[in-house]
Amino acid sequence: MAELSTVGDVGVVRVKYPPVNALGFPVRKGIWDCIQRASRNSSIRCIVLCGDGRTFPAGADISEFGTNKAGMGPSLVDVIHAIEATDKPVVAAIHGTALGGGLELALGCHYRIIRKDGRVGFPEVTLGILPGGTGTQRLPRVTGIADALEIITSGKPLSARAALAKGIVDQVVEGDIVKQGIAFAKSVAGKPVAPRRISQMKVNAPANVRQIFDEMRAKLIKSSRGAIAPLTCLQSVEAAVTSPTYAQGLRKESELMMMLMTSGQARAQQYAFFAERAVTKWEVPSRGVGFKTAKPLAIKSAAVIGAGTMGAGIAMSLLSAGIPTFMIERNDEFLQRGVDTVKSFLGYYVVKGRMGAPQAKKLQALLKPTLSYGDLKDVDIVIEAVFENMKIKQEVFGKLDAVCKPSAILASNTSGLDIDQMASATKRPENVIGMHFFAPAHIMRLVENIYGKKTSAVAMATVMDLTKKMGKVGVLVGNCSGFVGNRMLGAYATEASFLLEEGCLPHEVDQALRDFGLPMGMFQMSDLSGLDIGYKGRTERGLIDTDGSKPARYRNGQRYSPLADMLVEKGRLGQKTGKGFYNYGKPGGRMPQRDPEVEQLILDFSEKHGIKRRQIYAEEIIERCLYPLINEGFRILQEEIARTMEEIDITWLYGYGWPRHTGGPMFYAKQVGLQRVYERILHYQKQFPYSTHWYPADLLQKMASQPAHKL
Ligand code: T1G
Repeated sequence: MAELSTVGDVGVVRVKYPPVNALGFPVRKGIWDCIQRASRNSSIRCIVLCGDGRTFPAGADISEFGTNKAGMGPSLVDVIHAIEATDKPVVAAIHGTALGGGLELALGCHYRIIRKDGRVGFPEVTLGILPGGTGTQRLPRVTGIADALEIITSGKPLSARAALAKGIVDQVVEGDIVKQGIAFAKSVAGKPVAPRRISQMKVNAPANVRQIFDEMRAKLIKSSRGAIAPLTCLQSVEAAVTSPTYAQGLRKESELMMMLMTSGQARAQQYAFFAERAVTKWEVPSRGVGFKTAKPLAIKSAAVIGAGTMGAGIAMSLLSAGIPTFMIERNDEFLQRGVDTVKSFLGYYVVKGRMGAPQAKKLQALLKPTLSYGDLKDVDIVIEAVFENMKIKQEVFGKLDAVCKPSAILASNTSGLDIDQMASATKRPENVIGMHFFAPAHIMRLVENIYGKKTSAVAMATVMDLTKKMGKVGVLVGNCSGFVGNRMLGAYATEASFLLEEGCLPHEVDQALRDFGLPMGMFQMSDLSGLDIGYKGRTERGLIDTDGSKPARYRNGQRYSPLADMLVEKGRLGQKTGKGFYNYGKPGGRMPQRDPEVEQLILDFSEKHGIKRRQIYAEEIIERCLYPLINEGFRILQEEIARTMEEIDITWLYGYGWPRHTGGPMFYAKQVGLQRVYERILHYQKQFPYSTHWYPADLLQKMASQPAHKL
């Protein structure tokens, strides 16, 4: 899987292992053999190492992890040491992405050049591991401690220019990378390689090295939310400083790598890596359609209806993909607000250095604000982001159907309403589809794409393709109330409220959920989205007790908690009014503080209804919030709303910030053990028979009884 050729006195070792030249066993062996042969060949004076096709090796072969192939020699470390040991200068000629083991391989070479559009980085931390092929020992020797720590613990790739600035590469080049590599190799042929061997270099520890580690450690404890890889990466870099020799540092790196590799977290994060790619291969077996056969339409222009925060975020996402986009509103004032919002997003990108000012200007020019539906006659897709109300949505769909060309796709950014009902307001139900963006839409990467009964395969393929072009992760799922994400969230929110009645206070529930790894607890999240949203939904479903005639704690034979309703009725709508489950000091405030008024309201409620409050421990909070959510996930699979557990897990990872180191709710359930999850659900069902979310899904019951469950 690697080839040696010669160009004059330069040996060219070319890795050939599509698609990304991952460093699996055949590649390691191939490079090893080529390097040995090139070293022995007296007509070769210097060597270029490069990747064939689209990239320099993009890292170790992740699919080998945990299999016996991973241990088949030579190891990556052996290969790197063999390269470094050669007396002939070896030049890594990088194009595409030299990531993880790929970058380690390059750091084993004596010189590195990179094509202008190339990138380097250590994404291992996102896979739950560390750069265990000498990376944590080599990078600090090249960039210094602070930069190495940042690069390794963040996992973020660097541009070619940044890599040059940090000393990771020696030159940035343009044009044919192999030719450039050969020219560079010739320029260093005959020079002594000893001073270029990174393993022989000293680690330059500045006087404040302790402080650098301490500050980074404190930062990582906060940000890692229970993931162990970031801190272990830090420990491994620390070993480069504290170990007397490179070899000793390397031993520590390998011990730490072993520990991570065998942890459940690494398995979960590697599962997430492949899950993200698996969901792009969508299929709807009941219709016999899928990504292999359906061809997407080209989207050359788009429109967004509604210029609120959501509409502006969606417009921004479309603009980022270079798509000219109309934005429609009811009046000039609202429209201008939308235009200004988009401008502020772009301005922020420029300030943050994520985009140049000319590029921002170009994208702003692609935005076409208008008050007239007539302007949409030629667009290829419309995404409506109007008020979450079926009547209004149907009106919009009717209007769009009348003005848009027949092939135009009409999409709804609904967070849970019936796609078929919207489609019925048009004469083109086959072109109607849901595109559920998550707020803030220009940042959150998930788009839950929802097909209705009549949605065509072309429409499905088009929105999945468009989602990717916007740099987002698309999941294609079926139509049901709340779809995958919000349907599962419903069960979780309900049970969280019951915990308040029985003994918890909002901050205790939220703390347990944050300790689990979620970015925020249920009540913080409700305050952020606004308690009035759920209230409106419950009003529509006739659940609110408007005249005192309903039993306080039951609705339609189901257990019900009116606590959130009581807050709304007191004008506590969440962050926007400065008060919700928490106190935020002022409307729009963001720092939740415990509020004695709310806590008293909860205590009074329990007392009034004769509920004996008790101490509820984190373990119960987690089970009671997350197991109903997981149970609902099994129902969703059973009903084929989602086809695979990956679709559900990716929805939660990218839509709700579910901690990646647990893989997603379904993977987490498997790691806990489906038998155990099932038994606990039965246990709670006995305790709380008036909540259907404690009735185990048939699929869960079936899977729980099977020794090895494939979801
Ligand atoms: N191993 C195995 N398969 C890989 C792979 C890898 N490293 N990278 C990609 N693939 C597969 C992927 O599943 C997909 O397969 C196809 O290649 C195309 O990928 C010792 C421990 C390089 C930026 O984490 O970030 O080195 O779905 O769709 O959008 O310290 O792939 O077609 O069947 O993503 O053009 C570190 C992971 C490993 C890089 C290209 N390296 N890859 O993106 O294509 S750990 C990484 C990526 C390590 C050492 C250690 C991206 C990409 P399929 P794609 P893309």
